[in-house]
Amino acid sequence: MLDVTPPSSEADPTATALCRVDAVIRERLSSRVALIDQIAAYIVGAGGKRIRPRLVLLFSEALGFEGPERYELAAIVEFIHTATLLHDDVVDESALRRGRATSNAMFGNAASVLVGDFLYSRAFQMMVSVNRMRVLDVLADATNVIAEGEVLQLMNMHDPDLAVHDYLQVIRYKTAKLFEASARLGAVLAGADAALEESCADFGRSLGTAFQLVDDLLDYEGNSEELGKNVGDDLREGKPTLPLLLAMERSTEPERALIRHAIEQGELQKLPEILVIVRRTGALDATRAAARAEADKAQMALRALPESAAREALLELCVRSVHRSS
Ligand code: GRG
Repeated sequence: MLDVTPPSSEADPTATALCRVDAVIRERLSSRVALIDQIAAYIVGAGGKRIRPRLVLLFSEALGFEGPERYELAAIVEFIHTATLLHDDVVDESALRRGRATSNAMFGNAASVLVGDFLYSRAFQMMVSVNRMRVLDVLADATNVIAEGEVLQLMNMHDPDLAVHDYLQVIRYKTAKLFEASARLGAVLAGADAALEESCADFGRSLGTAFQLVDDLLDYEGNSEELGKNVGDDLREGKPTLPLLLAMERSTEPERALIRHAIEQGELQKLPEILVIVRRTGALDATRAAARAEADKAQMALRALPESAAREALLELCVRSVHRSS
């Protein structure tokens, strides 16, 4: 059912642990309801990069925790992530995800939202079984903030005057918060003191911010086949992301008017002209530079950790997140 090829263990010290996580995922996906089984297997079986589970595993390993709860928590954050993808693809009316037709395109909006609810509530059942109040605290807070981020984003749609500060708040809430929680949970499992736990959380927040900045960049310069989702979706929805906000700051009056109109109307017809403008103004390079600066902050936060293969893998994750094409 699951088709996830683990990376070679030489490059990634979590490869074996990730196989254990996939076993937990397979086991905990099951439901008495056939349609849930079918849709959950469809989206989870499509793979995904497993970045959030990796953060739980790498931070717990870097801080010396080896108990089986790390597999459970890694599966929990992947379930929450998958629930948000199912809901997000309905909200965004997206058609392609992880190289396949989205679940909403295959099974319809209602089924997609409801199976997202199943995964989300299954994640909470699993959290209770871990039996640590702090874990519940971290994940209850994270999921609440993610939902706030998504609503904030909805309020910002079609607004070409959105301030960069407000755009950054959305990406910290909707994306970086789960990265932050995943890293923090590794520290919680390991019983790290408050200062060390905060450094791990700082890492997750910065890496998550870098990751979303690159996500927004790839929506303009990426390749649908490599990305596994359609490029140009943000413009179609009228989403004012950093590449467009920066391009408007740096362009001529007619160019600015063109971008403003595309955001207000949410239309793709002008994508080729807009691509020329975002490239020429250096808005794409500046977005990548902003991602690099966040990834550098993440790397700095790792100084709090003792040297280990896990810490090296986290450093490497920062570099790859900025240069990724999928
Ligand atoms: C169910 C708690 C809950 C909230 C619903 C819809 C919603 C509120 C939140 C959506 C948040 C969201 C989808 C943010 C984008 C995050 C993002 C960059 C997703 C892509 O992550 P990857 O590239 O995906 O890690 P893969 O496919 O590799 O797993």
